[in-house]
Amino acid sequence: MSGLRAPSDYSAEPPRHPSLLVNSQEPFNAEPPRAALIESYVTPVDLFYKRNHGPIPVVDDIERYRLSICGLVEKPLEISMADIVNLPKHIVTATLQCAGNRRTAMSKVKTVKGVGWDVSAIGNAVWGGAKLADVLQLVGIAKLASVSPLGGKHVEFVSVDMCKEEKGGPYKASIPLIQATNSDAEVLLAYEMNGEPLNRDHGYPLRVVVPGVIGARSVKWLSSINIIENECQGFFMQRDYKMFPPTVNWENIDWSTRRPQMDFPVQSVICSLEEENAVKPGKVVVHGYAVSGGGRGIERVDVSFDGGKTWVEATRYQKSGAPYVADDTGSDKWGWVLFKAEASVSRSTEIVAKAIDIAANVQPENVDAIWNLRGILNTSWHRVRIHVEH
Ligand code: MTE
Ligand code: MO
Repeated sequence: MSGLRAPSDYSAEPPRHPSLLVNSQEPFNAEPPRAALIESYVTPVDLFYKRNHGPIPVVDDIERYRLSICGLVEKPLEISMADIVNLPKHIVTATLQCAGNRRTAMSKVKTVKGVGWDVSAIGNAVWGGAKLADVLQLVGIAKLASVSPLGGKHVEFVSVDMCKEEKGGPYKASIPLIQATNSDAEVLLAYEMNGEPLNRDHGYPLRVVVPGVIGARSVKWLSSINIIENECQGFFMQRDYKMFPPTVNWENIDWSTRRPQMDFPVQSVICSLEEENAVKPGKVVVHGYAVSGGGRGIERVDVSFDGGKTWVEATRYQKSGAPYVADDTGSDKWGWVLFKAEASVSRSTEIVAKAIDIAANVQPENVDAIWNLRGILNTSWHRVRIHVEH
């Protein structure tokens, strides 16, 4: 009775921007051309990647929408959109990145299972909504609680969309209660994206945004929140989005040996060039994005114009070209930074980018070392080739 309806087919899909590169039509999975990502610090909604596992849900009457909060709580509650909008509104600039970003490049090492993505299964948006920590207080769960009064330790987010992986059931995921009740983790129940009401593709009327964590945990079309003792047992937590070593294959995989992936690692990508480029000798300018998970800002981005032998430090910028300032107000905490570097090139070569976060984590040099059968978290040095034509 959430007021959200899940179509069983794809006849009620929303309109989409024609320049999106479609990786799968049904369910709809698409990303913008990489050059579009560096046009602005905040990614426009219509160009923001769309990652779905089933048909897009429908809201027939927003007045009838209810979010239920239940499970290990003393007083389960149903709240309306008006109730949520009445809570203090919080704005968070956060980058959402699919764990499958750059999967296509990983599959070139050895086949992986999953939707192919180039480098744009990522976007930076300004999310507006209520803090999950405030919402949980409504059911008697205190700020910074790691256990609810009835013994809950995880917060499960349940949608309504019908996913074949869930055998027709809804998409779901969970995060630890301690993260959910921590105001500083800034987990949102978002109803706005870039100052507009969420659109259907991105979770209208309400979605979770878990900053610094792989996109898979930011459940769209939120229908209920369950306070549970153990983490969510859904497909996308237990049999997907886990990081395995390169030795694990589909014959010997034991899903129970690994934890669900949460924070994403440090990442950077050159967006102003394609994988292969013909250029004239002379100055080459590269632009791209860099981001890390878990609230770790970007310390440095290195760019090589000779295949990784020597490096120059890129300049970073945020917000309409303003210079990047690493400060303690958290301006770069959850959002990406854009970077720029230039050099003169006379020979065909590889241009490479690698980022370092504030914990000094650095991207791995080669994709082979992090190859995994699901093709997640390809954060290897990003390489593009330039062919100099004299
Ligand atoms: N929520 C629901 N209900 N259904 C989904 O298929 N996909 C997840 C997450 N939330 C998904 C979902 C994944 S894997 C990602 S990467 C993000 O949503 C993508 O969010 P976006 O489509 O707004 O970019
Ligand atoms: Mo994802």
